[in-house]
Amino acid sequence: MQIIEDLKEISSPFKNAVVTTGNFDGVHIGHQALFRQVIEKAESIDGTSVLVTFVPHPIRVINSNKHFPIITRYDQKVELIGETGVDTLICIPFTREFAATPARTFVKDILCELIGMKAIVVGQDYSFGRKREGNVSLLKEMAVSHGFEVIISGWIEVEGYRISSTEIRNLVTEGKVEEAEKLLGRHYQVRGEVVRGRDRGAKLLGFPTANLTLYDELCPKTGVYAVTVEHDSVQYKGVANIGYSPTFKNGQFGVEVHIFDFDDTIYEQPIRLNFVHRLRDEKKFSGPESLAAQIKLDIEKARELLSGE
Ligand code: RBF
Ligand code: MG
Repeated sequence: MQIIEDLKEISSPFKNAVVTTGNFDGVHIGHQALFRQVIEKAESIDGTSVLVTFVPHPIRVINSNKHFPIITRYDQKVELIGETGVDTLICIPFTREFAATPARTFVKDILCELIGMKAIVVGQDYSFGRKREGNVSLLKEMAVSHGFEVIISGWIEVEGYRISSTEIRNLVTEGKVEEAEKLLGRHYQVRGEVVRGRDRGAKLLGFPTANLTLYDELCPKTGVYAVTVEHDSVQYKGVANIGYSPTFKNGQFGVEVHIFDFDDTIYEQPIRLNFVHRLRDEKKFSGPESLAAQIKLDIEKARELLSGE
């Protein structure tokens, strides 16, 4: 996949470009189906499949909401899109200035003239451009004079869920990681770096944990989860706790994971957690012994649930 991070890198239009554009947060199965349509259309006209997306996520620029929780950070989004088989990914730097681009200008100058769009695949409710003034009817109106085809892709549903990034954010926020998986087509993942903890896990409970600082992304609801852990491209299994460790005084929020059959020291190294099952809520125990006994049960349960991973 060719990745373009600056429109100035495009020196001539792509051959018979078939385009889709959006934020694609989550790269969920709805997005994946859309990308397959783009690829198939491109193949049928001996063309190039082109995805146009924006970095950072526009909501972080328009609403000045720097902490809007996103499902897939840029690096994961690029990796996932790379796996779909799309020819070219164009990441437009999203600034306040760019946000003011009228919808018509975006279509004419960028999609048609710069990229050479011959067809665009979009969802029925797609909107774009300044104040989201662009929509399917504007595209259809411009299609004739600018020589491109508009292909509308239908909604996809899975077990009654309409697949959308918003729905996935809600599910993850509620701790429903098994449901989120159905919409994502993979486990929900967070990435972070291992930081020094208080060493309390190993010393007091007998279960060492890697404490994580999450990068700026959506964190599942507090609780205990069966997870797979990726470190240095190797996959392990484990149990993660998200929360305040209420059993102990002045508990502060943290994400930590006890990795099975693992005793390397990995401070300051990146790891990834894939949320497979939610085991329980976090609870206040009478003391470290009863908490340790519960964690032992959590580990047994998680080993069982993760046997297929
Ligand atoms: N702390 C709590 O106070 N209540 C819990 O229910 C709880 N569950 C945990 C489950 C697992 C699998 C792990 C690894 C940790 C859990 N913790 C819980 C956090 C525990 O207090 C913490 O690991 C130690 O205090 C070390 O930081
Ligand atoms: Mg720890």
